[in-house]
Amino acid sequence: MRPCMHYPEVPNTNELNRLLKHFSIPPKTKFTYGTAGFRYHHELLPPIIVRIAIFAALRSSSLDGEPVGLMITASHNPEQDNGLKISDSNGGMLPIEWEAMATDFANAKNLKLLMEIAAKNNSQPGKEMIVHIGRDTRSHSLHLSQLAIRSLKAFGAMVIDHGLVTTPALHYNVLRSNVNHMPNALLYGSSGTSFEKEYLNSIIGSYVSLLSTKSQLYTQKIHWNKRSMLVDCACGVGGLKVPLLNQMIEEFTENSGILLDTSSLVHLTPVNLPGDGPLNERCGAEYVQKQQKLPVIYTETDETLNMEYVASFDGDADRIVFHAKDVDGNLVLLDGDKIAVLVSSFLQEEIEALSTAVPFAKSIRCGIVQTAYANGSSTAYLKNVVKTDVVIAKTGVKHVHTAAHHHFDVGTYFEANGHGTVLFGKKFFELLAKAEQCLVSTSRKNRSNIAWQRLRVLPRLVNQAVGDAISDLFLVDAILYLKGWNLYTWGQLYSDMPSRQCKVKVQDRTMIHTNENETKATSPIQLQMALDAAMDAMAKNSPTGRQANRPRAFVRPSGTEDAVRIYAEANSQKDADALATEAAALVYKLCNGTGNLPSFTKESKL
Ligand code: G16
Repeated sequence: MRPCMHYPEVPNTNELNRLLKHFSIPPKTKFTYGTAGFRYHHELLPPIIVRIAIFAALRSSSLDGEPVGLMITASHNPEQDNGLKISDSNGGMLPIEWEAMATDFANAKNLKLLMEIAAKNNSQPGKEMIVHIGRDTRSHSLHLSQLAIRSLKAFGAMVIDHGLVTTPALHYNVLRSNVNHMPNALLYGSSGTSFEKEYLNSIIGSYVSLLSTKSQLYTQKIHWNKRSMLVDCACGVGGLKVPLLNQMIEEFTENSGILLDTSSLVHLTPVNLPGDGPLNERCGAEYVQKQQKLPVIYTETDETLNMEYVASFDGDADRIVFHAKDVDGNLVLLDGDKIAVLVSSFLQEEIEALSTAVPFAKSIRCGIVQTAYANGSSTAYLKNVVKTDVVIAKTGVKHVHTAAHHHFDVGTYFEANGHGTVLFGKKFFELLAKAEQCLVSTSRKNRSNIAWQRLRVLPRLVNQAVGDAISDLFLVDAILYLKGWNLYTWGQLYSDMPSRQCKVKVQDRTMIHTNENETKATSPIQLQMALDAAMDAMAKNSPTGRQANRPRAFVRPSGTEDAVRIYAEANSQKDADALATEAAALVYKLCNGTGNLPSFTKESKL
């Protein structure tokens, strides 16, 4: 877990020129910064790696030497793809204003052009340039990270190599080395271990503290037979970390002195570890959530696996969805929308409970950020039952994170695909300070005091830089435990509208443009007109006229795969399938489709 340091060397122009020449841009190729960095077939990656490594060093230089991060991963994509995610010095995503420069860099032929682009963007090499590097378990990631390190050293940057690490842990490492960006409440003395271990310990410590606040406040509706969770690690890097967690929980509980019934601690059974099966293939969060199917368990085991409480990660462990197998063998899916509902209801309840003793709590703006993929029933539930504000932002952590930060003091964001976290703003920390003054001498069993105990541990449990499957796993498990719920109780909060997602390949997906929150296509103009007509026709035949049940479909170009994504929801699975099939056919016809046309009905209308 300890990083390997590469100290800065004198910039070596000859080596840089050699690298740029050897890893030249293939003819007629234009690389673009997508939803979460660059993502292509791994054979196309080396030229991007060399150029974006230099770009990262310049970004660090522009921040007066604050360390930034480079993660070699293609996350949910298949094994043959790879990519680069960039962490800014605050542990968040690269600012959107820097994306155009990154794209220009990825396509620049030589050092002279790179330096011209840098100068045009008021950016220049500095004395201090520090880049943290991490990689996932893809077979080509090691080679690509070595290439990034070589390029950074040739450029005169210092490199801190974390080796195999999850994307959120890499972001945390970056944030942790820029303490000026950490909220005061999260600063604590170095534990003398690696930042990654310190990070996992801090999650586990907060989780155990949260569990210890269990009281009879909630009526225990369902008793767990066995608090045991199967964790499908998608055969990715999360599978190297989850097996360490049980022991860390045990050690923490033993050493912390926190009084807790140990049967309340969840036991994790990690499956689909690296090497057990193909990465992200018929397993992991992307497969389960998009295909709405149970994952294949590749791990050979003599144990009978408990399929009642399962979490699926993606390849770099920055998303999570939960699921169970019902008595008929069907999937019960608790996706990012369901997580948003669970977490935001919990936060509202606790803030409300605190407000009886600390009226300032009433002024805290709580809210949710979702994307166009959010199931209509979840949005309706959040607005009408949880009674919270909902903002719809563009797909991509960079958009939802920014929106949560901008709109709310306690902003929860979850994409339906399982990316998400809760951001606590300045005013929330003010609330904690006020609560401490009012409540420190009250009984620990007082409801407001319990709420304070719960709220104050959350910023260390929930990753403040970026969503993290491991941190979200413990957050959800703790809330379920405190409420005495299992996945079925949680799932019954509302019923999802039946939905269908698929993708279509077209000659050039950039011909499709959308409105600000991606709910409508703005070009080609005929596309939205045809989609509207399809939705109207289906709405006329819908059993109810209620707004929440209106059939809905939208299309958008993916920023991580060479495909156009299609989403449809309606009042029955048959209608959702028909609408998705029709939308796919329209994209195929109006946007020069190639390859197979997905169809979920017997007859496609193309
Ligand atoms: C990335 C982004 C997510 C986004 C997903 C799909 O996830 O971080 O915010 O939802 O891509 O994007 P698109 O629909 O544009 O392909 P990951 O987990 O693949 O890094």
